[in-house]
Amino acid sequence: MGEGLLDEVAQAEAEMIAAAATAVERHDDSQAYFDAVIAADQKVEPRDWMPDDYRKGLIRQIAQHAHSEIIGMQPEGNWITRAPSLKRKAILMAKVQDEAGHGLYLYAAAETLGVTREELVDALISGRQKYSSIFNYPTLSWADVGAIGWLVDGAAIVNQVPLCRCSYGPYARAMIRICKEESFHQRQGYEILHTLSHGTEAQHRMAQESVDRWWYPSLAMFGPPDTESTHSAASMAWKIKRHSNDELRQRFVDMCVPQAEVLGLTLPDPDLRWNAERGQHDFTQPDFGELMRVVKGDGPCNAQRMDHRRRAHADGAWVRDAAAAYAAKREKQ
Ligand code: FAQ
Repeated sequence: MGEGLLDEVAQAEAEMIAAAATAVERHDDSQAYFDAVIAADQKVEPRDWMPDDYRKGLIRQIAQHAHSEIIGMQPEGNWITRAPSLKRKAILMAKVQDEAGHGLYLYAAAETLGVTREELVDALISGRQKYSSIFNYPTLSWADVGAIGWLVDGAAIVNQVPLCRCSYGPYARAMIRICKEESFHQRQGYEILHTLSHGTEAQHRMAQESVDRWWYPSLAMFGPPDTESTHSAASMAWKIKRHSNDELRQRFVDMCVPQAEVLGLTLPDPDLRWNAERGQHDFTQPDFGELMRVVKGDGPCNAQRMDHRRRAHADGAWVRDAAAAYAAKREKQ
């Protein structure tokens, strides 16, 4: 973690402790209780008082996370009809359905903070809220389903396991189940790549070409470098985030290197090497300029992903209308 960020976290923590002391003096129980809960590593629950910025920060992160799961169904959904066997098709369908489920748990967790499902969906459809950059890249070959499982779900796990200890109870609990399912997703991707890599020469080439395309976008999933991360200091002081973007990116690289060896695939970074002094790998950072361009809407598939989502939402209007009419009828009975 960058030293600047460490200082900011330390300062934010010191301010929080000072604010708690003042609150206790003033008998302002709400703030003092909140600070005590965070300091003691306990969970904040929906009924508890919480600072406005904590609530807003959580809604932002959980909503973006939910949107990512929902938009994230599209790249792999693209291969369901073309999976190479019935078994692969069944597994892929189950995985994409899990992603829908994750989106729903996360929307439900965000709703406990006082925002409605309609507001959240509208924020995605209108483009006011974003989703993970990674889902704006195309899936060009069957090997991409393997690379998404291995690298994208792998990155998601590294990022999300610490979120199981997040200070907000409903988010932390949703993450426990999501992480269990992500771990199955990661293994299925790894197994696809392993099969391809140990198959024919053409299959091996397809697997390698796919890893070459997905490596840097996967590294970018962890967000901007610590020095440019706007939310990390507050999120870490509130124990929403437990590790910085750079720490998690490093952890992911260190995890992937031995796995790539077993796969018989190369990670596309000539400067990737073990640094015995640091006890970690040195590696080339992703292009953060590209990350920001993709987040702002200028990635290869942003327009396609949003068009598809808007169309699916419009196509589902009759289901929402029918459900609302049925609920109104039941209420009258
Ligand atoms: N893409 O200050 P920070 C999955 C934005 S789920 C887009 O560092 P923060 C499962 C960031 O929002 C993948 N935007 O922000 C799956 C902020 O913008 P804002 C999603 C990004 O929140 C697998 C600005 O940059 N996972 O993959 C990205 O402290 C396969 C400044 O950044 C989660 O959402 C990015 N990559 O840290 C599904 C996990 N990076 O809001 C289907 C929960 C940064 O001010 C198939 N989220 N930004 O407009 C998090 O852990 C954090 O929100 C981070 C960003 C780490 C993503």
